[in-house]
Amino acid sequence: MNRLSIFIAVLMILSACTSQRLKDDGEIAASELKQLLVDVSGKHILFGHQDDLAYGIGWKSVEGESDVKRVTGKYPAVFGWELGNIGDAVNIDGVPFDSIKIFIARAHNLGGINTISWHASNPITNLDSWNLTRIDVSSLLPGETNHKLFKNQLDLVAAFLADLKDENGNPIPVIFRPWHEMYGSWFWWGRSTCSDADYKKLFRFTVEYLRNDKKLKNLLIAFAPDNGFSTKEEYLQRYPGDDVVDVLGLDDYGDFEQKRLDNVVVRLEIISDIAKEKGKIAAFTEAGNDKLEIENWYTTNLLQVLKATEKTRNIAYVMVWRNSDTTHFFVPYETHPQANDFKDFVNDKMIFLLEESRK
Ligand code: BMA
Repeated sequence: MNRLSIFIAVLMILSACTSQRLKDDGEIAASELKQLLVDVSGKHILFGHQDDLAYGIGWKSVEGESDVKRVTGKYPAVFGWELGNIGDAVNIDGVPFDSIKIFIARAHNLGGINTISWHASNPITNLDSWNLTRIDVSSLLPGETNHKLFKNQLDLVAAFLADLKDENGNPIPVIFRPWHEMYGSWFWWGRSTCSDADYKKLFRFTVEYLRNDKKLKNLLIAFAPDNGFSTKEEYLQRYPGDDVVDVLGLDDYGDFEQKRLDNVVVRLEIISDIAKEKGKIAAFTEAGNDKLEIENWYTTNLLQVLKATEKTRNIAYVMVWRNSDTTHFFVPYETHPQANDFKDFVNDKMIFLLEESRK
């Protein structure tokens, strides 16, 4: 090697080191999480549960507890959390925000994946997400009359997300899932009260504000429609753009209730196709059957749709909703008649709980 080539080699090594250092720790954490989801896609499907460590049937805030673990002996691989009522001490479902931060760190330390939803209050009435009174989404956008009201909420969300650190003080990567179920009309950002154009602006502003102004680089962003679409075009009607979305989701309860498993399959195939085209992750961001009224729902319904085709098998994870009490739950408790069915579901080789996904 002559002197010139040694000089060039040293320069190349130095510039590689510098560009590595320029990468934010949060960005590295988020890209590692994305890679993990890419790697799992097509091979296994991670199972998740909302509020799993916070409470379950007959218990609340007991360290180490989990309804998934009570029945299967293992924690879920994905842990869902909720930011509704941010600014208060406890969230919309009675979980203290300070505790959620601790649960997220615990789930992360265990090797789990955290995802965060946000049932944002109506910024104009200060009532909940389902309150459609006087809502005017265009007035929340930058430069408009109610922008400040909305930004105050977003600042609280940003402060919460900025606090998510592991034991070494490094940012914990999370999948943030704002403005979900936008094709229904039950939330103020839904079809009846928000135009497609305003929805996209609201979504883009949210992500750009968190990533650019608040410098939160540890976020993967999920776009999660309800089942109000039947084609690729309809799915993408409110899609805010490739630069602000990482995970293409689906929230679907209605098709199971109506016994239309074929429709769940079609919708999962649509998100799987779009994810493949765009290089994104496909996920079943919310699924479930409230109170498990459908017999052996986990093996006869959920497993069937997940395994239906090569495309549905590309889903990276499926998350079921929370176990509030015996009138509102999605994971069977130990004495529930479907506990064994749930065990059969998680024992399927395709389904991964925390223990398997960590490996
Ligand atoms: C809904 C229900 C509500 C809850 C809300 C936000 O689906 O579970 O009880 O408050 O989600 O988590």
